[in-house]
Amino acid sequence: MIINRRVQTLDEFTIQQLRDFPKATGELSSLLRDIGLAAKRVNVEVNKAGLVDILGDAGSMNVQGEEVKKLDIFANNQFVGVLRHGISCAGIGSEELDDVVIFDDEVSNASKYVCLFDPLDGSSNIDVNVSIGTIFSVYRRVSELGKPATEADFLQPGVKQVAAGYIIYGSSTMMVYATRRGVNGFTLDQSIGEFTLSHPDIKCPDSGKFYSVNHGNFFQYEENVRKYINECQKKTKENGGPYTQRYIGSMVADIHRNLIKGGIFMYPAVLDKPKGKLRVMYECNPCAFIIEVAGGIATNGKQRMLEVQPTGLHQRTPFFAGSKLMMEELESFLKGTE
Ligand code: AHM
Ligand code: MG
Repeated sequence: MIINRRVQTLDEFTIQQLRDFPKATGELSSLLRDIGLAAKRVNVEVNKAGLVDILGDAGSMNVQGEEVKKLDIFANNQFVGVLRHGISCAGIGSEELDDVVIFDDEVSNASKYVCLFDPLDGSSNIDVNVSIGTIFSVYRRVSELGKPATEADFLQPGVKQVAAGYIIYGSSTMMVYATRRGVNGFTLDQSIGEFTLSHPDIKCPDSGKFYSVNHGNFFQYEENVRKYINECQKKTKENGGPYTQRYIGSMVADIHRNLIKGGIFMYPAVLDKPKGKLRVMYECNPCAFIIEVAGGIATNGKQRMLEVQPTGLHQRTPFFAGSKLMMEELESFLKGTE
């Protein structure tokens, strides 16, 4: 029996990364630590959901016109609060808030990063005990340090992300984050209350068996998307199949499975949502960054997701992401060259 197995906590890991990169200031490590802390607090409430009066609707709509759940608000407040009081973040943007929040105090104005969040993604799954997640994205400011952050700091294309990640509140709670150096996954060890490195250097398999899409919308998708979905259903052993359809309705959970096991996630444009449903800044770009660093591909169906120049904080987009070979096949269907 191995009794001295050394597990590395999230803090130890980020500090180790600093040692390997002596010019780093430690601000990103501190930011990730803050995010980890907020995630742990959200995790406690997610686990208590059902026991306390935190399920259900808060009785309001968010800026997207969607019903807000109480846990959404709780999660939003945790992330905003922790980052506001931390020393590494100049401001945040969130799915739950109309506009960006600039912290504008001496310490925050000197911080070089801003953060974007979907505090609790997969809201429709909150009440029914199905995995949900938090998604985050970190950019280096383009505005002058020492002054308050500006909207331009947030509206950068995804390719400029310094780090991106998600927390999945599932059968266990995990934080997965990517920097340009790689993607690493940390599982929350409830006994010590720490995220510990469980999935070092995650690579997305070049191919897989899973395709994740809302089949209920099938007849609302454009023809080339429908053709590709039909192709997924036709796959046999001879050409890499058969495929399995898996769709949780929490993007974090669907992306996480496909990242680890290989697969493709799609949220195409639909007739009543011609621009797609998912949000560029705090849903698609962070997931696209993680998938790309892990060796996969992510697009909006027409161009690389990370190169889209954002125009608004809550902008929506069609989104396709996953294993390299599966995405290449999808792209040939979208271009009509299959
Ligand atoms: P949310 O931000 O309101 O939770 O919506 C985002 C979610 C994604 O996690 C998921 O992939 C998708 O919406 C599910 O939508 P649908 O039920 O239309 O398939
Ligand atoms: Mg969301």
